[in-house]
Amino acid sequence: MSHDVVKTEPIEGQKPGTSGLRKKTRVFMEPHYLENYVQAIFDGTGGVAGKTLVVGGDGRYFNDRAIQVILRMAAAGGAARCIVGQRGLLSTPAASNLIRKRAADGGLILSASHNPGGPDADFGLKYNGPNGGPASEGVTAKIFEHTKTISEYTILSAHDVDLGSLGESTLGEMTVEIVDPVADYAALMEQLFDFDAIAKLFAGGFTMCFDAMHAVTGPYATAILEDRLGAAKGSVRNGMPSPDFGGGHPDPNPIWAKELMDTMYGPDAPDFGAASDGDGDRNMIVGRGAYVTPSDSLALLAAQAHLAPGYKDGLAGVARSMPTSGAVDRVAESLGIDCYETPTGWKFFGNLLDAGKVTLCGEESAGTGSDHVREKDGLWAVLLWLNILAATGKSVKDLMAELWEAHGRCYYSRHDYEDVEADKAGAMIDRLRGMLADLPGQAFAGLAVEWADEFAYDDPVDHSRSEGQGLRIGFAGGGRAVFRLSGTGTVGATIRLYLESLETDPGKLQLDPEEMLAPINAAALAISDLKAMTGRDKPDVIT
Ligand code: G16
Repeated sequence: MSHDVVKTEPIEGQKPGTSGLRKKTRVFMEPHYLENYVQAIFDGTGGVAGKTLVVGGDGRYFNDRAIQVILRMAAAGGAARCIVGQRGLLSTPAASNLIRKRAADGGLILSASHNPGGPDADFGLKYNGPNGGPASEGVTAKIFEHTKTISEYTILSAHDVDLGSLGESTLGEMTVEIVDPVADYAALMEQLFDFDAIAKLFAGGFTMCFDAMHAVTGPYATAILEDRLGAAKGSVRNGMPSPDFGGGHPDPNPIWAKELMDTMYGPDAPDFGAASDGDGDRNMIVGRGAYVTPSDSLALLAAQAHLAPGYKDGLAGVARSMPTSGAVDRVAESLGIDCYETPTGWKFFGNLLDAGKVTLCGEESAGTGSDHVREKDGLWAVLLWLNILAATGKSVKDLMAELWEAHGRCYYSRHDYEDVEADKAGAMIDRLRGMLADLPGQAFAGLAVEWADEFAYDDPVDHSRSEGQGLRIGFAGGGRAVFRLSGTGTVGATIRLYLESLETDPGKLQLDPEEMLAPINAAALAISDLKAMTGRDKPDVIT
């Protein structure tokens, strides 16, 4: 076997501050593109000589080919060991767990998350550090620098590794260890949750529908929910991972998981419904006729987590991303614990979790998690919900109604304007940024602005500062609108408009969110002049 040194050119790599590199699959398949990025990751993290890496992905098209390249490059770089999920599969939270459990030096996770998969869809690769979490801003900046200056990469000439057979083999001097992707993760879940109580719930006739959306959580959900906890066979739908996610969009929200929504709002709805995304870190929760927003789910889990064995001693604190609603803040206040507000992106929770300042955290973008790993974790959220349902004997609808009665309801909605021409989206944001200081005191569409700013975050642990994290406008009456450009799209720009309004009147806790938020939406559109500046007269997706 020989080490080939291949001359190459810089690539357009990952933007600092984003979660991994996401591009069209065909871009990743261009000669040297993947290799360049892998080499930049290796060089940006101090080389891989002597290191142990975890490697796996969500099973999308090109997953297996990319893993072969990564393994040959890791071997050429002198890595000691690569731990790989069987058939190349590892959900993002399971990869995070393996990095931590095996004290690996880091991991490479192949996924474009909730984006569609296939030769004409999206692919992605991200590096997670030794704590199991997404690379910090500092590390992504170093990797980015290397993508701009790279001139060569090294790769072993070798046959493919057999990814299907469990056990160890060697590739050059490196050990390749193929592991069951589910076993360690399932063992961790069993430590955190009262599996006996959940099994009893199912044995008593409790019904659920879990939509794995043809993505990586299928094998995990089938093994844990059906085989271990006794949910009826068929409770897990679309449970076989497929390279193009069955032609669907593996994003667990009411639009893309419409089949599940129809079931849960239909005449034969089961007691509980849930879905997760391409790489298994996002989740959607829906009760019988009761969709739960991610922000509300985080608040409910924070309020009731002590019912699960893993959290029986209570929470050290909680954290949410800035655009996430303030529902969890109100729960934290009543529990007497700290609540941190971070920029969008799971990596910002890493320091807080590592420092023991927070136990639970979550984001409006359907991510919830805890200090058990350093990624958001879709199936974990589903199991915590099940543990709470088993312990209380209440329905999802009742639990939510009680939460709102106790703390008020944060009506919440996110409006996405997708594939907007990037320069138009940028111009709209720039114009709005320039107006912020003058907004307070003015009224738009009949609503007075009380405050406006651009969110910046000072990390309380490493004291780094992250600026430019979203434009916020606060209205009279306590409502809020936030504008931000998505960092995860692969085509054009996506403008996200987040709308929120707190209601404490007990007679107004069961109303339609879009109606409740219409005045704030109208004011936000008037202030931003979004329609004229982008040519869009309505959002593409409302979640
Ligand atoms: C990624 C990050 C999340 C973040 C989301 C934001 O999610 O991991 O922490 O909330 O991006 O997406 P956007 O910038 O499009 O609003 P994922 O699930 O794609 O990895």
